[in-house]
Amino acid sequence: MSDLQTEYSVDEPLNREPPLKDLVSSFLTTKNGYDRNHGPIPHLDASKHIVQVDGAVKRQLSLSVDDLKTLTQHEVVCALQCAGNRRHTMRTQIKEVQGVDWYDGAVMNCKWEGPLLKDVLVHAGIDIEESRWKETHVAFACFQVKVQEDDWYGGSIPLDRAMRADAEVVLALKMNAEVLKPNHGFPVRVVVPGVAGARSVKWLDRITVQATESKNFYQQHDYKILPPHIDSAQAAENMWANVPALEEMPVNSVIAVPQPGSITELGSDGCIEVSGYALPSGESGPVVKVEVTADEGIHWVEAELLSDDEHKGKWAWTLWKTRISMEKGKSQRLFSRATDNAGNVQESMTMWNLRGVCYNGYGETRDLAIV
Ligand SMILES: Nc1nc2c(c(=O)[nH]1)N[C@H]1C(S)=C(S)[C@@H](COP(=O)(O)O)O[C@H]1N2
Ligand SMILES: [Mo]
Repeated sequence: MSDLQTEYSVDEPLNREPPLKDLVSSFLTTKNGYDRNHGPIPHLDASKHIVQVDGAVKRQLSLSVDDLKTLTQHEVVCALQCAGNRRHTMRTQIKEVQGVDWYDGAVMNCKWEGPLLKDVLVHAGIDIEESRWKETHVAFACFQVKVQEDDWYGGSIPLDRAMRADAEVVLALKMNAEVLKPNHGFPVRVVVPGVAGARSVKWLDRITVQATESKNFYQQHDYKILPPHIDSAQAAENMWANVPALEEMPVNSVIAVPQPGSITELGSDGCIEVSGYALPSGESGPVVKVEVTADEGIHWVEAELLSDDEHKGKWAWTLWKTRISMEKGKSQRLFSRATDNAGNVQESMTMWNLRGVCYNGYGETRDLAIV
């Protein structure tokens, strides 16, 4: 048994994020991707694994990993982000929230490869009129391990998204040109570009076309933006059913360097270097502008967007850097804001919500000493 198999349990799943400086050191996240698990990590035998396709389809399918390999393979570069990314900022800058204390590193930008979900569903034959695809769902399930709040893990997306070629939902067999690692879903996981990571179900067992959303706890009672007056788990109980499940993630940016509390030497040009990443809202990528301010938003400096011609695209993140003029002194702070291709601009603060999901206030770094 490997370490990953013995170390992690339902009670203590593997949840970790890399140091931000490492995260932004390469355009594709080939090392140090974050891990988010609601239970232990199963170690599966690819030669025995089957993905069942059922529900409102003309032909039920039982697909082996080899079957998935024989379909046309599609490559998509996209950022996969936990909806709880940046929760730490919401809980420290606004009010305490419930959930894993993620800083700014619960995201990774990877190249994913495998058959399009659409092709698999076409193969099975959708047994529902196209006019109803927007209100029909495709549910993904993993029954391999129990998770903290349920006996299995699952999530769903609208059938309409699943069937759109340009939504590029893939059943990924590879990540950055290598076979998936067990912690990232080996032998097959869903990847839904632009959508909260919770729907990108790992160790995929079943795909079901159905009239309702997934009944799984994580679709129904988590990963939703509760209204701000809901401030306890008890109050949330009556509200979950009235709030839509999270789907697309909002425009965002984060400052990776300098880190809060650090000491930075002023350059001979009177500036320091600032860098980070930025994410578009849902399908509205790529990010077209990132600005940084050292004076609480009076002046904004436009950052240089670092492109990777081979791998950029509307779902990918954007790495950025700039030099900004500062004075020597303690207790200074910097903010960043991103604009995406559809003109969505990051706001200074996000409305508080109990689970601290979708925080996209200005990227920030505080307590800087400039010497
Ligand atoms: N089967 C299964 N799939 C899952 C999860 C899980 O706990 N079990 N976690 C989800 C969540 S909340 C996120 S953010 C991503 C994290 O993917 P990663 O661990 O590869 O980074 O996987 C999603 N898919
Ligand atoms: Mo997540």
